[in-house]
Amino acid sequence: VKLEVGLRRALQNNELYLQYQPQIDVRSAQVVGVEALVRWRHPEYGIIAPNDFIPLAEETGLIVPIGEWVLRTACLQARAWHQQCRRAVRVAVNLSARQFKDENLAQTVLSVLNDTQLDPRLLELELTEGTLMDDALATLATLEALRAIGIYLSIDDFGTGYSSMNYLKRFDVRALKIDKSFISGLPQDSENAAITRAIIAMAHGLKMAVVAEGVETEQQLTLLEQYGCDMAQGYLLGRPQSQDAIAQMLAGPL
Ligand code: G
Ligand code: G
Ligand code: MN
Ligand code: NA
Repeated sequence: VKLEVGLRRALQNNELYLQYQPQIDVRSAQVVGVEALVRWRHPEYGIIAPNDFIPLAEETGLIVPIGEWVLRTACLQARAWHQQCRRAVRVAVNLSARQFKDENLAQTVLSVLNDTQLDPRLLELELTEGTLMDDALATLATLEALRAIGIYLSIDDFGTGYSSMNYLKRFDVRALKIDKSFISGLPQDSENAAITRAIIAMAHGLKMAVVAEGVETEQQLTLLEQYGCDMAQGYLLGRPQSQDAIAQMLAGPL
């Protein structure tokens, strides 16, 4: 209850902030995007990770205003990087099921893009399999409304949920993000290697790109390159970090 009261005030008191984790193109090694990850700087408890307050935000419905703040802040930042560094970098925002079901979602995305003047192609929304499959027919309509805006859609934590292949082929999304649990055992774990290769083959067959998450070692990156994985994200390539650190990275040599 105490945390809930605090969370209500967190937005107006400016206690939430974003960190950004780089996503690189495997072949060129260039930063092509960043994922925005929210944190809460609590006045008493210090930094609170999203796993410890997003569920509460979902239960209370606070995820809707918090999610809109995340979206707006991330878009403003992507626009600022674009101007400062003259590098187009896509910003990915995680969307909760509750936000995806909000009938105003497409309108909110449109008005944030309009207010921030960010190119829609530079905004990525990450949805989980659970969010998409919950009401797959309604999902098709929402995805179409978002696709029409021209944003980049991806499926997060892919492989951990229950996807119907029948719907997957009808969901017009641009990328699958392979969950880090499949990447962490590579290259030794032959079962996870088989799953990773199969996801990459399936995604490419469906004309989707693939992002490997949780890449921590050079051997993993080399293997993923051999498998034809398009993009990678993980501690090897950069931790979640401040906007200034990302700006420095973008200002560096190409
Ligand atoms: O940054 P970290 O690895 O602690 O993130 C943990 C989880 O919190 C991830 O599953 C991530 O998707 C989720 N998360 C982080 N930021 C946001 C956000 O802005 N909105 C939502 N809905 N989830 C987020
Ligand atoms: O569920 P989602 O993919 O949105 O969450 C990303 C989470 O994974 C964040 O909490 C982020 O801090 C974490 N993360 C990012 N890179 C790595 C990594 O290389 N290893 C591990 N263990 N976690 C990572
Ligand atoms: Mn994510
Ligand atoms: Na993920």
